[in-house]
Amino acid sequence: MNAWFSEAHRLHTGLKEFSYGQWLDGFELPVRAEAVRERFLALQLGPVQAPPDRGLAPLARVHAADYLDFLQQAWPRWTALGRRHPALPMIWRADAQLPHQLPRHIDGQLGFYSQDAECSLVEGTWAAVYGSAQCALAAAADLLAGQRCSFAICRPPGHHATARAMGGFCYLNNVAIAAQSLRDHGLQRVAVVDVDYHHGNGTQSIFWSRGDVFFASLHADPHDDYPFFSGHASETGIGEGLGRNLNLPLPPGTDGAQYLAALDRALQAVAAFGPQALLVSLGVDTFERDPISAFKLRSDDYPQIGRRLAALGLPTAYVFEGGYATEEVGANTVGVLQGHLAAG
Ligand code: SP5
Ligand code: ZN
Repeated sequence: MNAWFSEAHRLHTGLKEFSYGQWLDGFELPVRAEAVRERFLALQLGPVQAPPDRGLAPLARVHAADYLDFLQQAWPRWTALGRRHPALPMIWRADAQLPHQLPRHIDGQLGFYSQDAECSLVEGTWAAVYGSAQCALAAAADLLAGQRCSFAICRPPGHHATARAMGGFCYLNNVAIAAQSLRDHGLQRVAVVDVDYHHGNGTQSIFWSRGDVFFASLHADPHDDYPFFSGHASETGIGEGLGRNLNLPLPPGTDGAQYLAALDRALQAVAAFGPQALLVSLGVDTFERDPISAFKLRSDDYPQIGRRLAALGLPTAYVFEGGYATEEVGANTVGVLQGHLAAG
């Protein structure tokens, strides 16, 4: 299978994370994508290539034009104030339901376009997130060209990003951009399965009222963990999207057996939807030694995930999301692909 990788991800670096009152070294590090790439190459699963540039138009099918402008201009506007450290929001709207005007000042705009304080912007952030989205588009294009399986080594990740807000280390929603691209190239029904430890709140919100993209997510119960304000089982979509959003929140300590049982439930619902292609938000922060997570999956559980996903028998694109145990992130992520290939 093809893997898609953009060197520009390395420019998104030098970040600290403000975590509940503490400045910590970042968890979402360049070494994550490098480790995944190295493992894919070491196992000779296929070529790793730079994605073609499909431009901004496919990104603008998912994200608001003003948000894309903001992402491109934030760093120059921030440095114009004499600041050289990474840009980070400080003020948010407490109630997003109210109508709010976009403020003029960059500090106000940072809050306007953010969900939380987990997305710093540096000089190379736009190039990195743009390249990451192009990787997802290249994997989608592989499916349109008749490939059965493809892998986008996206970094930064994407599934927390909404149409007009960054959050949780995510700026552009890579998997949503890929799903929309499949729709725009004629596929009628697309499924997204999100196996990252965290709820894919951005993907859920983008497809919330749509009947053409089914979203299923397995994740930490939002009572216990990020993103806290979405991911409950009661969230099933609205309008045409009603019944096309499936959340399976799981408790702290969830192990491989519990996880795979929940995955089987999700995949039954996906099969009943009858999609023409499958996109997988592939996070491996479910791992027992992940530094920010509380599930207990072991390395030999990951091929089982791939096996089950492959059993749907659909053209499948894997889109890399989270996974912060830098020693094992390569083996665990590529382990899912190995399981998929062994089944198919
Ligand atoms: C794509 C993805 O996996 N995003 C994850 C966002 C997680 N946000 C919560 C991070 C909280 C980090 N706190 C670290 C405390 C370590 N003891
Ligand atoms: Zn995650």
